[in-house]
Amino acid sequence: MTTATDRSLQNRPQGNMTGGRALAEMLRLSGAGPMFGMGGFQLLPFYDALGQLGMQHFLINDERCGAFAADAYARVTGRPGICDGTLGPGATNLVTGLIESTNGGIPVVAIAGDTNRAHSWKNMTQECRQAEILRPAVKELIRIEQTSRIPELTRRAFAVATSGRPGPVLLDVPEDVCHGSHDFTADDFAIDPTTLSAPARRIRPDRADIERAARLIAGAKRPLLLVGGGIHISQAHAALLAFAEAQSIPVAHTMSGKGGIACTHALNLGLFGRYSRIANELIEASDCLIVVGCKLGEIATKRYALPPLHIPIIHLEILAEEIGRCRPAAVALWGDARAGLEDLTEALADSARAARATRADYVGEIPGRMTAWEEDAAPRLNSRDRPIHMARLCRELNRALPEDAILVADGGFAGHWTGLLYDTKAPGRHFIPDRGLASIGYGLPGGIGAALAAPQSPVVAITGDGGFNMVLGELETARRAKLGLTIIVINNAASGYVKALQHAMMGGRYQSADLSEMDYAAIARAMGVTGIRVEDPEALGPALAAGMAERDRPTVLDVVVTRDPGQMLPAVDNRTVEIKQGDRVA
Ligand SMILES: Cc1ncc(C[n+]2csc(CCOP(=O)(O)OP(=O)(O)O)c2C)c(N)n1
Ligand SMILES: [Mg+2]
Repeated sequence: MTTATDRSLQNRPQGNMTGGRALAEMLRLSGAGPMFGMGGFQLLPFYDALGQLGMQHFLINDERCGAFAADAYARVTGRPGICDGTLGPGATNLVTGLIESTNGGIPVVAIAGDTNRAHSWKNMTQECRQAEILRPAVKELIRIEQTSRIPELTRRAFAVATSGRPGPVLLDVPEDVCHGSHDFTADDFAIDPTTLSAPARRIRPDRADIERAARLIAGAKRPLLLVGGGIHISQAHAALLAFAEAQSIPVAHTMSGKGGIACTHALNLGLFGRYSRIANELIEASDCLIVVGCKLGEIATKRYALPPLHIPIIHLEILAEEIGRCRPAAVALWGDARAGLEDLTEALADSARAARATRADYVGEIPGRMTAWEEDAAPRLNSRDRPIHMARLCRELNRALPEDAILVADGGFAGHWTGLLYDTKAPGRHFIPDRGLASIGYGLPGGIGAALAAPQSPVVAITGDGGFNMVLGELETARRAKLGLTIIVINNAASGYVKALQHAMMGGRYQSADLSEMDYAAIARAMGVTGIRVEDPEALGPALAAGMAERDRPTVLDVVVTRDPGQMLPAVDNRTVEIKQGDRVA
């Protein structure tokens, strides 16, 4: 197999070529995977070069979806996802997808064509102030002003995307820079192989801070790990498991942090925050919280009602300014999640055996608490209701999806229900919700990106009907790409989360919350892919198996779920309840 280092030294082009060709050559040398975009005049030389170099590029039907697909591809591979858009509307359509990656810390290199500088500011067609619009959407916007600087600034884009807290970088390429030519030398096409995947480099927390944290943990009887998406970005799974097992410390996770350790592991407490099985109650009873790669934002903290202020927090985080933003930290560990967890394990190694003995009763509580929760949830998990209960759908996913499967979850109920009830069977990014910006519409294009990133694994995307309607055109993309992707449409004929909130807060006065009754399986068949309508919960298992068995064309499972807005929420949403000092909600 050719490594990135080999590629960076071999096959370097030279001579006179267009800016577009130079850009494509740099992406080739960087080992870029499939790209997603929609062309226009400005980037034509780039598209032409991609074809000549035999690189994989997929025409997408909406640039936002290209950015979503690139984001999911990056989450699965750790390598920057690549997407592009043309001048004006192509560029502005990227905004939502790129903010998802900025907030989620996901490496992406996005390319936007811009006006020819000989004519800009003269009402060129599609001209708009796209750099100003896109700048706050990305980690860095790099405007390329000279054809000769394309290799250097593409190199910079990869370095910024994969360093520190990863994120998206937008290369803004004026038409004349892309169409113009330059006589390049082979040396111009240098690559830094360490910047081609995230994290490019690791920084360790200060030694004295590690020792302070270790002392706090050593003295704790009921310590708890709270992990967010940073655990995946840092690829800290093995380090987390080693630390948790050595010290007998249970692990709770946000939606993005699911899979930090396998959900089926005995130390996993499941989701914490807005919705929780047993994690929230254990957080309240804890005496030391170790927060890793998690911003402690609104949903993780139940709108800042958790964790109780008297419990000391050790906060390990790559972005220094996130520490203490929502909750003060007793010890701030500024650094990479994996490196920090390794250092904590080492600092506490001598007392590990004694710590495990002291905490035996504490971790011994977990199975009993989990069983009590399961008994309480059993009527919903095993429900034979028609329309189908969301909990039953989640249980069927747990039964059907193998260890290596990837479940991509959309922004509405799809993410919240599976965040609470879906169990990953192996550590790693096997559950991909778009919690950076929580836009609806991520499910299908995210599924496309994940399926291309993991062609051997079953990939299932779960989305609301509203989210699916938003991006229906990408079913054509998935068909053209011959992806064996299974798409579950949660058909509740509603903008469900909104309707459920109106039920809880507006006395059942529904405004702009209903969708038409649709047959998404029939729509899928009309678009040339497999469509299966599922109304009976017993048919869910066979339908999922049929979808996952299709290896080269997508399957849409149109799952008819409850239409009762009083039954839609996974539990009480604490925003709908007035919280007073000392109250306990949900
Ligand atoms: C782009 C966007 N617009 C609005 C919202 C607010 N929102 C959150 S959930 C939801 C309902 C979405 O309906 P659907 O996709 O059918 O999912 P359901 O809640 O019914 O399962 C909406 C509108 C959002 N998250 N993203
Ligand atoms: Mg819906």
